[in-house]
Amino acid sequence: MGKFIFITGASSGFGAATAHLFAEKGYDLVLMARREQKLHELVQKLPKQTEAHILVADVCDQSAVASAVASLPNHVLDSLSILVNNAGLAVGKGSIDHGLIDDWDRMIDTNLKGLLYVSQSIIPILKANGSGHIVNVASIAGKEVYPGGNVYCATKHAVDALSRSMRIDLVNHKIKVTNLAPGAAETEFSVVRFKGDEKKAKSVYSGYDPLVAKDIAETLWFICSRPKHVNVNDLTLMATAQASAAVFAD
Ligand code: NDP
Ligand code: 8X3
Repeated sequence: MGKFIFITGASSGFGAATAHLFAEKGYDLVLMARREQKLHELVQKLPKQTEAHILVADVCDQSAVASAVASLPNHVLDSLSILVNNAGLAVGKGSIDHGLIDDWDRMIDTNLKGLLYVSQSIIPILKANGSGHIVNVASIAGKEVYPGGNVYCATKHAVDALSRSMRIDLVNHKIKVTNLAPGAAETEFSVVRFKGDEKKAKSVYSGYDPLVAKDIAETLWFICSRPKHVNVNDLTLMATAQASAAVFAD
């Protein structure tokens, strides 16, 4: 029987790269996102021996998340050992007084409530299995703030706090909790943030070498492949050209 990793936001960026790397390393996969077609395309490219389950769900929809998890076969639940809470997004970037309520709601609902809904469904499974590992993908925006980052930064600071709280609450169940805080990485993140403006999104990563999704996947592999008695509590990872949230090499 395989070992399963459950990845939210698996249809692109960090989540998709993590799915590929963990499959290469011998893991079986549960992949959650809203874009079903993207998940099917990903599964087509996995090694033949990988068992992959696609769950099409919006993490903001608590009952959809719970039903999707409940639909998994017992052998998957019984060997589920890792949850990567990766689904997330920024929507908009600008001064707080120009913020749009809909953008704020989307970030709070996805980055914070979505992470809670998925965790609520998965934690009982890890407890029943006697151990496990939850990695919450936060951000450098959860360590620092930067101009125009306001609500996105607030959600990622909350993820950072939740990681620390979850580690305390779950320590007696042998469930490791890691907070992973990447800096700027070129994925679909900025296209989503700037609502499809590809030119503006591209400009975020011009003039330096940003992180790419594979860098985060490899870091996740390091985090998840430590011996049983070792937990990486918190890991911040940035491009060499990024010194802090808003400082990049010329
Ligand atoms: P992408 O936009 O490439 O990927 C985001 C993923 O989240 C997609 O698979 C998307 O799938 C999924 N997602 C978004 N909203 C929902 C939802 N409501 N329900 C289910 N899935 C959802 O960005 P990244 O890979 O860069 O981002 C992954 C995580 O890393 C995010 O939490 C982001 O905040 C964080 N991060 C990103 C950094 C960066 O610079 N790129 C740096 C630090 C942290 P779909 O649209 O199919 O639902
Ligand atoms: C995404 C990275 O610096 O744009 O979390 O907030 S940043």
